[in-house]
Amino acid sequence: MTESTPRIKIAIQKSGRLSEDSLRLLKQSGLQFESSKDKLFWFGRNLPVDLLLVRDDDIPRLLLEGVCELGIVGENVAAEKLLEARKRRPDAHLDNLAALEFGYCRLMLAIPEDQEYSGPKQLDGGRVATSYPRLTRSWLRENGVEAEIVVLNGAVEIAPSLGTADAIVDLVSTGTTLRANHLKPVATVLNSQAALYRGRSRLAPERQALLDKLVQRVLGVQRAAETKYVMLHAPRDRLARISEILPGAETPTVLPLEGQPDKVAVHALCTEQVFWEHLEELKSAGASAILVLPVEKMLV
Ligand code: PRT
Ligand code: ZN
Repeated sequence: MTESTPRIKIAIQKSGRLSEDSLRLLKQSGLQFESSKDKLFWFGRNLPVDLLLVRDDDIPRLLLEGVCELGIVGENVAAEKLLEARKRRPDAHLDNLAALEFGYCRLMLAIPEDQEYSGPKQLDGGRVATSYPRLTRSWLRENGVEAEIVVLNGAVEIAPSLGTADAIVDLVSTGTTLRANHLKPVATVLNSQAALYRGRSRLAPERQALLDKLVQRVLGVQRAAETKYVMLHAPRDRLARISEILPGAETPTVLPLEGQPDKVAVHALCTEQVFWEHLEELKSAGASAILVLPVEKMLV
């Protein structure tokens, strides 16, 4: 790595719900950083890839302005900020390269729990409090509702009891916060999880190649997390049925078993989740000595 090596910058949340998982994913992708807890910039030690640790709300802008090439942020934040950016630049765009399977939540419409919900139309002429004004406006519009939006940057859930709104649109994961505030979720505006985003800045070939390599590694880590290596013994005449049960397996490897002409060993890469139910089904179909192993890395 020389002074002039082109570098890539990745923006992740500094401290919050996405920080730990974002960092874990990048470390599993083989990146090492010279880190310091209070610094915003972490220098990439083994690859020319640096980290910017920022508030999650700033990540879409950093990508749109080309300050960073990649970023990890909730789809909820990316969608809201993109709508905001399009006011100024109608062609603003972010590529969602991979849903990362953490930071799951839903942006939901919630109303006081003692009220009936007859559909979005009941919000007509009312007030909806939210920190996501653009997503909320677009959802209300899609549902033909005319309502006032009250923008709050925190404590949205107390707006109905304070009398500042009739309903709220807010993030929900377990629903505890809503229940504690005597609200109930009644409609989903957006399903969200953390995702890897790429801005639209054009890169010189060398940097583009580095970015592609990095994205492939992240996708590889993702794929490996879902993938299991399954090994089992099977009666030769049950092979077809057993192969059918193996979830997401392409052609399994079939190996002879010394001294057992009627039996074979089967090795398969299962790209979908392997549940206990699958193992029980395999056993009933005649399989024995079933082993499920984790896959650490994958490059396909
Ligand atoms: O400081 P910074 O701006 O970076 O952080 P932040 O405070 O804005 O964000 P943070 O760390 O709270 O959340 C970051 C991202 O995590 C969000 O943008 C979502 O993509 C995702 N996420 C997942 C959530 C939740 N789950 C979640 N439950 N973000 C917020 N919440 C809130 C929710 O609104 C509710 O008020 O947590 C509260 C508890 O939720 P319940 O339903 O489990 O009670
Ligand atoms: Zn934030």
